[in-house]
Amino acid sequence: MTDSSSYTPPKVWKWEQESGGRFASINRPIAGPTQEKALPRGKHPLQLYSLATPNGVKVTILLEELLALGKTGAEYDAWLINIGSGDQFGSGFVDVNPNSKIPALLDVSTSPPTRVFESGAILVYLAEKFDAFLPRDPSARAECMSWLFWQMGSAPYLGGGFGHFYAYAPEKWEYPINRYAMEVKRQLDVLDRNLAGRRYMCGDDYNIADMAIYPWYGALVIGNVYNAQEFLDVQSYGHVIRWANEIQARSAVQRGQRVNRTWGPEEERVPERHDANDIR
Ligand SMILES: N[C@@H](CCC(=O)N[C@@H](CS)C(=O)NCC(=O)O)C(=O)O
Repeated sequence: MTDSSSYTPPKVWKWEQESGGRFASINRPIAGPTQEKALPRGKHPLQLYSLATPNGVKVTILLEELLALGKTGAEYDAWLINIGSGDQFGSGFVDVNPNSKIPALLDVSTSPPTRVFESGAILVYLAEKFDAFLPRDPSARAECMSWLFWQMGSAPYLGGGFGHFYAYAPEKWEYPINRYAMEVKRQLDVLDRNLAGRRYMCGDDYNIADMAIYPWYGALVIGNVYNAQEFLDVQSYGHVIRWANEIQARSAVQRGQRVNRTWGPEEERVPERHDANDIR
């Protein structure tokens, strides 16, 4: 074990210096807006303010799935929020999400407009509004909600914990990498055991629980985040890989993953989406 006993926490923590690592420039210990900046508004009922990170694509995947089902009321404008430049601290964005994180949704088809923040709340709001991808039967709905909330509670250990220390921190520290690798492998085993007997997270039907879990854990096992397939021995979670590949093959999933993306192959990026034809 590395010796990391050189740091003694002061009596009171102070914000004196950047902690280092990727995202250090946007991290701060206070909430609220840093600048006046109105959000743009397009012509569709749904205004999405987001970025194609795992939390962002959950929502664009659902919107593309709803449109693929013929739910035309799910037409949306997807505006780019560049979190690296601090767009999430603009006053207009903070009005829609006081937590200053993507994704955030404004439904302008209601009067007054409805704001929704937190990806799980957005998925439930849209699934209820369009009566799709969320079972009506109370027991099936409880199972779907259980896995949806599982994702909300678990993914911070994968992203903020494992991903941060394995991929983004300024140095490789053994203690946090061990701690979070252990937890992420446990979570993958939870998923693998569930998917051993089920096609999708809740059984035979694909729903918002799959759409929430896939962008994090599906992406992890098929190699789209953190480049940690070998380190975590993801081959041992064969059911998760089978499920992730099936979801990845869906056309709406592929479309949704491209919306608000500003990285990767140029021809696949769709920084803003205002029309179905924006995704070719
Ligand atoms: N629990 C939130 C997490 C959202 C989140 O962490 N978003 C990140 C991008 S993936 C973000 O906007 N970070 C900007 C920041 O922290 O300033 C959700 O599920 O919506």
